[in-house]
Amino acid sequence: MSAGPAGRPGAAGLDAATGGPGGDPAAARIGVERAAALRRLAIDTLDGNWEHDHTVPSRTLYPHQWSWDSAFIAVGLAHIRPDRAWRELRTLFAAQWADGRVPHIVFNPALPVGSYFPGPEFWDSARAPAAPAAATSGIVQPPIHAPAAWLAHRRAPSEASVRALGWLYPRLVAQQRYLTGRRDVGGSGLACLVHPWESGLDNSPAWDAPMAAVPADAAVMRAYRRHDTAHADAAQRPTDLDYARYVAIVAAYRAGGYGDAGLAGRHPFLVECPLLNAALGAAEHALARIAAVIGADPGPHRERAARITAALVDRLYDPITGTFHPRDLHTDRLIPARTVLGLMPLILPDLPARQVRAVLAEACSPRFGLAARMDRPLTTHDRTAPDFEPVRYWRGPSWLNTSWLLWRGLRAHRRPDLAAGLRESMLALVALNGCHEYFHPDTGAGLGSPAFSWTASLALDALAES
Ligand code: 2M8
Repeated sequence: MSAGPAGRPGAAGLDAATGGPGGDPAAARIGVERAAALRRLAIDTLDGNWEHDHTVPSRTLYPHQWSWDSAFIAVGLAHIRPDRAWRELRTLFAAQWADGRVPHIVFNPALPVGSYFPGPEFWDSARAPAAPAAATSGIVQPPIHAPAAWLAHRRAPSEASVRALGWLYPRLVAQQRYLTGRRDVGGSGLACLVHPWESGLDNSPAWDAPMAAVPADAAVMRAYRRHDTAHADAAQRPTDLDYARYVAIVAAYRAGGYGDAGLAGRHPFLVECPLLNAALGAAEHALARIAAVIGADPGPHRERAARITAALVDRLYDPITGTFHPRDLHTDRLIPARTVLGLMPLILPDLPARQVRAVLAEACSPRFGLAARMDRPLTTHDRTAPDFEPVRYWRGPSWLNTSWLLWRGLRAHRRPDLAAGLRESMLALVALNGCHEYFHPDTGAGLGSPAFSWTASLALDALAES
């Protein structure tokens, strides 16, 4: 358990209020007119991306339902259309597999073949005994859904929200059981990724070393038609060689019917990720709160949360660098790249004070530039690293979801000054440039998809809280 003031025991989780004085109140405001215009734009973006029972991340690049996108989207919808927030999560969890995994994509059967690559025919989820009737992918994303459900309920509590929590609770528990059970490939109490896409930060430099060990040839991609580069500049997207490897890893998992037994001996990509596992711990904290509301026992969730935090510190914290790193299970070594993934354990309210201090030092260093007054947005990779790329997806640009997670972590650890600086930076970025998927880390120019749902949703959430 944490001991110092930053990480005191019992500190709230992702739902913490800023609590206490600190920071410059002016920095918490972007101006009334700009805030109103931003709110309008965010609502229009979410409405434009609503698709009868879920929200697409982007009409062009991502026209199906994505797992962690839906969690972030539900947080924002709770501010404006709470019924849709619950519908979003229900639709996603209706496609949960019998083994508890929540697939990272639920395909919309109404869309024509070729609307997205790799599409349902590539994943062929029907071959897996645990798969649902709906066509889905076979991999997961960070389990941020329980914290999102809790935030949605807290934002708009009602009889309907309590009913929705009651419906979701056993499904969220099954999701945790899948990740801490079948996916504990290293036997350490942490879940492991079987594909970079499971991290959500698909193309992060953190995956370069384990990806380099995956045998693949870029020429393989001649057999497929990539959908992403038809809608976004190729310079802002992964390369063909990256895609050849992504495809090879899916093919390996698919060949085993997406089964997890014996992965250690046969699967080409196995990595314990700080974000996935921080989300796993944050989910147990949220489940404890949800359990208390619906009359279940919060105790086991608190115990599991404490175990996950301890395992995360034990396995993924490097006292020499003072930050968290992914662990490659093939080499049993920490991956040296210093990316925003290393800051994500701050979302754990019980992160020990030593690690809280270290992560804050890393975030405030020139590598990420967090400050009470930020002149540039938070990046997804170390600005000072030679492989920092300002426009390529997840290799440098600023994304609202990782900034939002850090912002929530700063609130949980009672750093209102830094939380205010980051919030102001996030809101200015979107107010000035629009609801883009990601942003240039120096100029703030919009990159990727121009009408991206989680940017809209998380901007709404940050707007509503000072
Ligand atoms: C991106 O990932 C998908 C594959 O899942 C893609 O590149 O086609 C990532 O940014 C991921 O985090 C996100 O959930 C997804 C949809 O927004 O897009």
